[in-house]
Amino acid sequence: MQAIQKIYLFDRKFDLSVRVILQWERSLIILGQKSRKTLFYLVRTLIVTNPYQKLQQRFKTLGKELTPSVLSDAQTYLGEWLQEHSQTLAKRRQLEFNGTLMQWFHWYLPADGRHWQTLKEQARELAAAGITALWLPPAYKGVGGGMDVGYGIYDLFDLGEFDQKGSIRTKYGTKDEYIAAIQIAKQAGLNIYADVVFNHRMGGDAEEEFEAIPFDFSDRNRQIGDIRQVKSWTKFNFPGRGEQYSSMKWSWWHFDSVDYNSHDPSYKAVFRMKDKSFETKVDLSQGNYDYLMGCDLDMNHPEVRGELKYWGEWIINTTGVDGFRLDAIKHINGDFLVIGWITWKRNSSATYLQ
Ligand SMILES: [Ca+2]
Ligand SMILES: [Ca+2]
Repeated sequence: MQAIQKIYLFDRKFDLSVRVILQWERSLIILGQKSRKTLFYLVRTLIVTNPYQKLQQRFKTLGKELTPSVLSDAQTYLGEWLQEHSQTLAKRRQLEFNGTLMQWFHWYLPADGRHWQTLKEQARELAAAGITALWLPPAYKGVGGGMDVGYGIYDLFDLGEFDQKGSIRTKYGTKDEYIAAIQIAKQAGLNIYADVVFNHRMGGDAEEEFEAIPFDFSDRNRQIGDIRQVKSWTKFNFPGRGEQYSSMKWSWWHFDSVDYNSHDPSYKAVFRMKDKSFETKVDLSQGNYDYLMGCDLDMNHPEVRGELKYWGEWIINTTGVDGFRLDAIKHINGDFLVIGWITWKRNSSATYLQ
């Protein structure tokens, strides 16, 4: 258990910023602002018991002007107070501090490969403005290569490192830039959340044939035709990456449904692989919302579960992210995420997940 990591006081151009950084278990909590008044407000948000009032009393003895000497005294007071009450603070829940998470991207960002670079440049400014955590976009290669927002996921292990889908970099930059940006952002005191797209895959490298049953797009419980031979882009060989980081190649049996049949492209249906079922514990829109798009992962397949678990460790160890934002969870078996993946991560990972 660690209570205090650092107290920062620094002068940025025309404003002075005070930032108090506590280490809460393994997560950073950042309180920051520009004025003494705001500093007092932030400290008051911590106040629920007498120890805080003692600190407040000491602040009241400071002058009205935000001078370097006042900041220096504030730093001293905070430092002493935090040391004195570190045990009490460490018992408090992080959520009581009401951090601010920023979605640090949007769909229509220019596909210029500069987003990670921009993060490096702006991380300190974001932290100084009071942002405590960033949700970053999916950082791996999508079917659209350097143009893909990231949700058309092709290869979880290609963070902008391999020549796949017409580009080495992703929409946001290269793997090296991504990792460097995360390091800089964490040094600035920001928590980093990676976007995790597990529900589907797109842009398969080859077509495969398999037997499947068509279901109504708007009612996934309604079979609309007989079992048939379906041909679809379900083979993922990752030729640009080879077997680096993972040797798993994906085939039709790692998925449970697709929406495209090359033998009859105009026939619209959700094709569920023979002998498979749609997953339970998903959103019940359309009768069963397991299928969303592309090749829908079969979370009951042991190789799929094993690979996603392995990737979770790999991405933490590779990038140092603090936690995850999980995409499309209403299309994924809740037991896989809550009982499976998240629990694995909590029990085995060196990083605390939110
Ligand atoms: Ca699904
Ligand atoms: Ca599925």
